[in-house]
Amino acid sequence: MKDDSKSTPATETPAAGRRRFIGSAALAGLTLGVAACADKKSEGGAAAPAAGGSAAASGHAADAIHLKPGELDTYYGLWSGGHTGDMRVLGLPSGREITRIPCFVPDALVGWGITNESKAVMGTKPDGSLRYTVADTHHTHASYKDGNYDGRYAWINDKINARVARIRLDYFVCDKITDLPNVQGFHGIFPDKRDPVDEKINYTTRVFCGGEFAIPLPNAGIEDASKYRSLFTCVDAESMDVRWQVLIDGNCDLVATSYDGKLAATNQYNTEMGAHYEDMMSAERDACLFFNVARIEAAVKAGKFKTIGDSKVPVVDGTRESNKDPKTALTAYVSVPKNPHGVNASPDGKYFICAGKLSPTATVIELSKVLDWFDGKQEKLDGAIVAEVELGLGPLHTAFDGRGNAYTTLFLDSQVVKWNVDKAIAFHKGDKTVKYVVDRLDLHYQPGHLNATQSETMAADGKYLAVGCKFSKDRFLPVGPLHPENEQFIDISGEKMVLLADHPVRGEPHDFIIFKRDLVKPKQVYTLDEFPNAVKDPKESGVFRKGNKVEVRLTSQAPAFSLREFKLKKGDIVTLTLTNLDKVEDLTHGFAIPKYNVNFIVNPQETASVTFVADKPGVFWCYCTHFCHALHLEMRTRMIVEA
Ligand code: K7E
Ligand code: CUA
Ligand code: CA
Repeated sequence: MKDDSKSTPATETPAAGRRRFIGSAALAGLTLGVAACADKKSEGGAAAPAAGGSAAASGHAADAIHLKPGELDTYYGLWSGGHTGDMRVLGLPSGREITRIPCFVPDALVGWGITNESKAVMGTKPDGSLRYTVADTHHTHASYKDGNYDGRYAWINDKINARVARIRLDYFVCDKITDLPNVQGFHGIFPDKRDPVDEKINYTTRVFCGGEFAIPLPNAGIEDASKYRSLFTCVDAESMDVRWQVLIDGNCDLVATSYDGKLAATNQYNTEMGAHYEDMMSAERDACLFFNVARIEAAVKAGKFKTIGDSKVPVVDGTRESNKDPKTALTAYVSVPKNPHGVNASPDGKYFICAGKLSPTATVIELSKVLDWFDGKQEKLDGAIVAEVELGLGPLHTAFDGRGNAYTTLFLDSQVVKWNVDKAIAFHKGDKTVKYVVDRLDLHYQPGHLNATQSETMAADGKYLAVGCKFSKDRFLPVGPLHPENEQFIDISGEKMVLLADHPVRGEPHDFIIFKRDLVKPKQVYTLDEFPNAVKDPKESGVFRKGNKVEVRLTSQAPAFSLREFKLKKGDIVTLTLTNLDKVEDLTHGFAIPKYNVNFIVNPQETASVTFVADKPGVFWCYCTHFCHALHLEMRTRMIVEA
């Protein structure tokens, strides 16, 4: 049932009396909307009792998401895992979680952080232990070709330790992690969609990474925060090496890239360069900061850069002060209100949209006009703003349906608002009779990111919209103090949005992309040659000793390991290498060593190794931990450590 007391005419913002930018005083109410959920009396639609346009109103649409046993989803969704440091893979429209791909944080299922191979990706200290075991992933995006995903790679950020991980989308595994030098709080990430200069390169070759926290550069403990700066980083998509960085003012949130490869942008919420929140929200406007990719790379090539500290990465100057002349500017700070959140590229390639967060508006920036400014053809940078329209309270992120409509989450209003971009531009130009808001839908509750199927590609198909609601409140069985988040799934194929489903998700994923299933071609069985250390034949198995350095090499083939036992001496430094010779997909084996903190899996034709010191004498039954065969329980080998 729709709560009519809250519904608003389509052209009006739901906050008729509250159209001022949010000031410090109102900020207290911002958290109140969250805290007051228990008594369901919070303002701004934070605790709407039921969905507007609920699934019950449209049984037909809701049916689409209930797949029968054996039916496959039509879309993949790649979700950032949040604190679990992984990427989650969902099938849509069902919303079923299919797998999690560990990246930054150890994972007990596969032995991520246990095997030498995964540790080499994650990075270790000199003593062999992992450098980091915490992470905070926010954003995930995939590689492009011709304006659509090409199924090669996805990338995901770790905000805490400023690392970017790459996932191979053939095997759905993380294969590289790169540290961003001199960056704290690496937040937004987006691959480019083609090269700005070379026409033949119509696919992703760069990954842009926004640095959020400004710090002393080099980080030498200076107290005057106005001297801090942050860096915008370009990573090579193939080698994963850091190519260059840009010194900038402000704090980066999200990153977007243009379809022609010429521009990248990040929304800046702290152009005040404040150290405290009241400083960060003192100005009425901040910026959407544009990067002229070709110019930056020309400047690097011409040697117009410095380096910071121990890093060899070239750093060019993109600060406001040094980029006032459009003829030479590497960057352009387009003024947008206030502490903007999110910047998203429309699928027609024309616009970037920044949501206002502390302003109830979205700002539409026309990219050709930004390029004109760089070319000296557009006198005022502000002229690139073709619309700045009110949507509601706390606008954060925007998705697209490929039919000219944008969908923006309203964090404070707990709504998604559907609005027409061309009509918003007409309204902004002066025709105040134009109704640019098409529909509003109550959400549950406080939405952050949203994305539509194929939204961030030129193939946006406008079928479904997923919204990551930060709070689920009353939508699921209570489970103690921490509630799950609520991923809501919405049919956007018609004029009106129809809520289809609530899915509880363990905290706290942020962003995600959704694309057609035929865009990736997963491989189900490895080839032995992918692993230089493979034990290719059971006959190569054995214990190979050089002093106290011992190699144990063995294979698995259901229901047996190639060694029935292996003997070690106390104090041996052991590297155990296991190749799974089974060739059938999903015929995975595990390998656990009791009391030695070892457990990992090997997929068909995969090789993995572990290194440990045989410091406990005795008999240890190493057993298969992954159910593989009727004789799975019997699948063991005996490790004998002599005193
Ligand atoms: Cu994706 Cu700024 Cu981490 Cu929004 S962010 S919710
Ligand atoms: Cu092999 Cu269980
Ligand atoms: Ca600000």
